[in-house]
Amino acid sequence: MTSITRRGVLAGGAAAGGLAAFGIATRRAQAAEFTYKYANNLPLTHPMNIRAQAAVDRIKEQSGGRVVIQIFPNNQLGGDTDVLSQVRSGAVQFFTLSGLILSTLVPVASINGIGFAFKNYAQVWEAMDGDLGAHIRQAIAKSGLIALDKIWDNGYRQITSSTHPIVTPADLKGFKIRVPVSPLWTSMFKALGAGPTGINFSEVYSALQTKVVEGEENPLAIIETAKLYEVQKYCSLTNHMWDGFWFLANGAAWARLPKPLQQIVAKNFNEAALGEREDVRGLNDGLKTKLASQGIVFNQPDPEPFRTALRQAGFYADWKKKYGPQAWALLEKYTGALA
Ligand code: X2X
Repeated sequence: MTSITRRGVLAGGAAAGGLAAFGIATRRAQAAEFTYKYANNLPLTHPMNIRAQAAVDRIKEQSGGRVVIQIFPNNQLGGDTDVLSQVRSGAVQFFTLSGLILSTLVPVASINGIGFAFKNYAQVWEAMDGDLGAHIRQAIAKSGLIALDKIWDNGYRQITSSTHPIVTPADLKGFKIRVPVSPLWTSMFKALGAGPTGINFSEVYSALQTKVVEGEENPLAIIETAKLYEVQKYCSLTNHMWDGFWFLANGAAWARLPKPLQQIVAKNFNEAALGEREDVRGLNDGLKTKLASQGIVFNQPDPEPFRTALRQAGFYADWKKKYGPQAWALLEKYTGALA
């Protein structure tokens, strides 16, 4: 894994620093016909970056060196809100972004994050690789961005805290929690009685460290790779929503690629997504022991009172109205009745 990681660092030349790294990136750029940037918000050690690096290597090889994609991991090009603007303008050509954050541009893209909607991964992939995902990708296409077919896994999200474990909804009363910048996230944690603040992931570690917020929520793979266990004490296995990353391309940059090159790029990133899904699932299943050894205290809350709190606050009814009957029916086709 070391060599992959190191190559990833070199690809992100600017932040890696050093003339050698810069020289390599520049020479590569001159040789290729299409030199595109791919930005994401996750550490190099997260499966997303490991799988993406392997895909980028294959794309270069299979395109005969015509397509070279440089990965900028870990918010190197800015926080999500900022990079979303960059991929819209074309300054960045590829970007993986949570559908929930993308919903600031494409409202229906947050629908998979509805609280406690998907009961298991089988439902998730049936929906996201099926009609629900297709509906979302069509909406994304209308915004001038392209979403590749296979969404990447972020995972089921868990609540962490530096002050107290979250066992029942009462523990969320006034709880200062960071949520990603997204109306659905804010609405859901308000409905649960918490005090959510929208903060980009690039600022989360420091917001927790300086206690601007008490807690946050993320899948275990991120709590581990972003070292959030250093600044959090408790983790409540709420599985309160499933979140994934759309692999987005700037529409004009995508259209500039001749069809055969589009196919090489799409095939390799879609295959990488399937591998990443396996990796993340394995991590999320296996990381409890490791995180516990790093000092995290786990608890397993009963999800039912949380679901009831959302229902009583009108959360499901409100969002059903916002998405409209067609999109809601596509969600319930896979999850069963929600409200
Ligand atoms: O911002 C987050 O918490 C993260 C990394 O999970 C997302 O990209 C939604």
